[in-house]
Amino acid sequence: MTHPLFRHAEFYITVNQLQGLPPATGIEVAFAGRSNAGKSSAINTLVGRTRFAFVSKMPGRTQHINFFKLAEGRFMVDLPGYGYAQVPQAIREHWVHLLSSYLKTRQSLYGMVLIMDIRHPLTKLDLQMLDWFSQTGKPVHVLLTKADKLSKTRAREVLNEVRQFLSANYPHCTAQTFSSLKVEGVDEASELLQGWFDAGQAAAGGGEQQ
Ligand SMILES: Nc1nc2c(ncn2[C@@H]2O[C@H](COP(=O)(O)OP(=O)(O)OP(=O)(O)O)[C@@H](O)[C@H]2O)c(=O)[nH]1
Ligand SMILES: [Mg+2]
Repeated sequence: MTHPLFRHAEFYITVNQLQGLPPATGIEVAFAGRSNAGKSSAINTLVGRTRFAFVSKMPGRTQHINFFKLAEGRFMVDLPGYGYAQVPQAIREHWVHLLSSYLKTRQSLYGMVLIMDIRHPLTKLDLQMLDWFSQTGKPVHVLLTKADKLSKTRAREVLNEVRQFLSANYPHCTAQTFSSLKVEGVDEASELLQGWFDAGQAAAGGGEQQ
């Protein structure tokens, strides 16, 4: 069952330039991670619709910042993946600028969902992202996705290792396992996001629930 948070999800806007960003009035949660890690699939799985966000056969397909509206003033933001080598230098520089400016300066950004392939967690680029985004003081929740590719025991071991690493180095970061293929971890992630949106709204001074 789709969590109530996502029941009215709809595509909102695609952005390719900082100037194109919508006004920073609502509360946003960004989905970041390596190219092909499964960001768009995770958004589809949370929303409960297979063709909601664009999922690629080829890595590097999400090339713009895509906003999805959940309710008035509540957005999920699908970011282009990092680490895809085949992208021409000029385009890569454009993304890096767009992504880093968005992540660092966006006032309405409450936190980040950082997607990692459970078979390759905490890559060098993921650590750079954690290091760099932690400076904002905003929370990060790691989804170790494609958990269906490992045995349950192995997936649990990786989760424990990642949690230990995070609590030692990035205490404001949390982690869970996830699978878009098997639709696992959806309730846990949905509850966490509900908490973030509610906290963001309370902090913004709007007391009432949507
Ligand atoms: N087995 C399995 N495959 C998955 C899972 N999640 C995503 N995939 C596959 O991984 C590939 C990449 O998924 P996307 O959701 O497009 O990844 P992305 O992170 O949005 O990629 P970019 O937009 O290119 O950065 C696709 O072939 C998906 O079908 C999962 O939980 N399990
Ligand atoms: Mg994508």
